[in-house]
Amino acid sequence: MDRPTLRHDWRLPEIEALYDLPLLELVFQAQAVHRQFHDPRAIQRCTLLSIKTGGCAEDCSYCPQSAHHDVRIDREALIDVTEVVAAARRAKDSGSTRFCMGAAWRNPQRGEAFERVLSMVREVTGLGLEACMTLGMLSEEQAFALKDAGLTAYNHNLDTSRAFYDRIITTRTYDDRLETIQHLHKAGIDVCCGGIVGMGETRQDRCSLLQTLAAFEPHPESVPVNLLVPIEGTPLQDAPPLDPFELVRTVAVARLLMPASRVRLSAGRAGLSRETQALCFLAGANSIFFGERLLTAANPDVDADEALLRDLGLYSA
Ligand code: SAM
Ligand code: DTB
Ligand code: SF4
Repeated sequence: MDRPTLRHDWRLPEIEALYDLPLLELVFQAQAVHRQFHDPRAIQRCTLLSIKTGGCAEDCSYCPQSAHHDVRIDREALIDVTEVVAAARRAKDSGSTRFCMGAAWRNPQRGEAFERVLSMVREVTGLGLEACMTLGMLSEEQAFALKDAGLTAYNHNLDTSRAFYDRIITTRTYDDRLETIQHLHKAGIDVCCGGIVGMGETRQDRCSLLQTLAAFEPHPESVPVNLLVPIEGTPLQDAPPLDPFELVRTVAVARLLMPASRVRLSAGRAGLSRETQALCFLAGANSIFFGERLLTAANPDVDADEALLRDLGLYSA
């Protein structure tokens, strides 16, 4: 079978037809494409660190860090570079290859804070790790400065479809998000961009998000697929749980649309069975967050993840 060419012109009905395939047929097709582009046993491990926690000006309905919601979390100002270096060393020792730093900002302010962020990037890459940041919206100038400091990738999610977006966030627009992604493309920083499933969106919304992501040229280097972690105090605290097979379908369609990208099984793994995670890997997921904490929410224990990867015969890459 010839390797499919990378397409950026997927039409919504084509995507929906894939999404609606019998589940095992869909997973089979996704795995076949996965094998043409990736080592099917290799899983990337990324470790997350929250470098500035809580008190965020945006009103994202899923997020415990928004100042608009009444969630009990410990707010923390921008942490010191030494703390970041210590966490990055531990991440490297535990087998992670990428270190992802997240800040609860609408956008980074110029001045000392941004300079500190740049030195975090230099220190992390100096340890031989890939450095990824997620700091909210960036100006073109900030994107170039991060590139100069050696940043590998920048995470900036679209989260959901354009049609569903204003049901989830009102303090910024879809086009604001797309503008930051353009700045990243210009600066030559790899784009990590994906979304969240389980927020009450429809299948069509999930397909539309994937259509937008696949239209990026180039495709995002990585596509995080987050399953909503419902947090008490957020507007989505009582969102009905998504059928895990919908997550598997989303992973599979992401793999078929963006064959060369990394598809990251991101937030929400702590609530998934080993078997569902195995199906996600079969459907083409080839990256996870590794370590007991995401930004503020729990992630599976390191021992449980080591055992899962070992039992499935997967190794880190
Ligand atoms: N403030 C920056 C921004 O939003 O771009 C970066 C940090 S923000 C926490 C990073 C991503 O985490 C969000 O885009 C969202 O996709 C994900 N996220 C936040 N809370 C979540 C939750 N409760 N469940 C699943 N994903 C979540
Ligand atoms: C992404 O898509 N998921 C990660 C990372 N990018 C920054 C964050 C998940 C956050 C889950 C909720 C929390 O830990 O607060
Ligand atoms: Fe702020 Fe990011 Fe949370 Fe939205 S997702 S409230 S921008 S930290």
